[in-house]
Amino acid sequence: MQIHRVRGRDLRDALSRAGRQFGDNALLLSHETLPDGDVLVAVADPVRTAVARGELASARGAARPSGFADVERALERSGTSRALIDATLAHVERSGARGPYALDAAAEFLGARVLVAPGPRPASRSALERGQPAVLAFVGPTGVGKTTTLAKIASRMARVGRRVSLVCMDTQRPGASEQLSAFAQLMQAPFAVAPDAAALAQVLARSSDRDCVFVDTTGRSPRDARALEQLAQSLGADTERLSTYLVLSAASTRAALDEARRSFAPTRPQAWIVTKLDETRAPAPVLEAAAEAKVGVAFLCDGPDVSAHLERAHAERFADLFLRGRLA
Ligand SMILES: Nc1nc2c(ncn2[C@@H]2O[C@H](COP(=O)(O)OP(=O)(O)OP(=O)(O)O)[C@@H](O)[C@H]2O)c(=O)[nH]1
Ligand SMILES: [Mg+2]
Repeated sequence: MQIHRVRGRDLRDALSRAGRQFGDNALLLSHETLPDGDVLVAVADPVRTAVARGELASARGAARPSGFADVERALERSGTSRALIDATLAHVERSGARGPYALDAAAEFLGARVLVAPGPRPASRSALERGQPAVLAFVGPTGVGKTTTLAKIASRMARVGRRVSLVCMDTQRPGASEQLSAFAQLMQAPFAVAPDAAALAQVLARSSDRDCVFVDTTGRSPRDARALEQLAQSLGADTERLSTYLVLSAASTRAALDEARRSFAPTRPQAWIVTKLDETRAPAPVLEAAAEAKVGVAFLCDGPDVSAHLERAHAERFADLFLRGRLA
């Protein structure tokens, strides 16, 4: 049996690196915490053990440096474009990494392709003194998880003591306001319905005791997008108060993602949130679309549970998605 040792910042990080190098079948043999706090795991790699014994025909006569085929296969599985696969392999080649280290070099390269957007901030102290809470608006195509993700982020902020309130602009879909008001009740936050820009302005004027106001929109109506544009204009120089998140499903095709990016451009999203990572093993297109748009990703969601399934975006998570198709 071949035993490999992999070091990480903590157990999760070490296991994630081991998974990237040796696949999900790698067998955890032991783990120990090192004096500097890092964690060292020992794993057995069944596939490489078989290769070492000469049991796998495909291992013979490989023309490319070892490890390159693993990187290529992993990227093909996650739906990565040929251009990015080639760029990644070229980087690995240049780095001199071979064998299992090729995956590490690829991970480092891929993790840096996508920008990480800062997380939502409550309004500054001076804005709060003026009674002006931060406004966080969620836009995106129908059914991608806007309302669910808004509830996840709002409840996380409420749990750390932020005074939040929820506003529903979706007056079209039956049950939309009930869905959001149920979330508001759960987190004991004020709730309001604002069907247009004027109503939204009134709600904001009444929200001077809040740190953050979360605004849910409908994926169907261009009217919501216009209302957000008007809100952005009315905030004028105070643009920092409004953060608009474009929510996109990882299960969407690249064409649908490009279309969404175009149609929600007028709302000037500060960052993207990627949902439904649990519904696909090919999440590369949404990450590549974000990289091309040069927009940061703020959160990653891999399930519908409001009290879980929300992760801050991070380069290592991007690398996991490219190379394993899912969050570690
Ligand atoms: N599997 C999975 N389901 C999710 C995720 N996020 C949301 N959902 C589910 O997707 C469905 C739609 O979620 P909503 O939050 O209502 O989506 P929306 O974008 O607000 O939908 P509209 O307001 O109708 O445009 C619900 O059943 C959610 O539970 C996710 O990350 N993974
Ligand atoms: Mg909704």
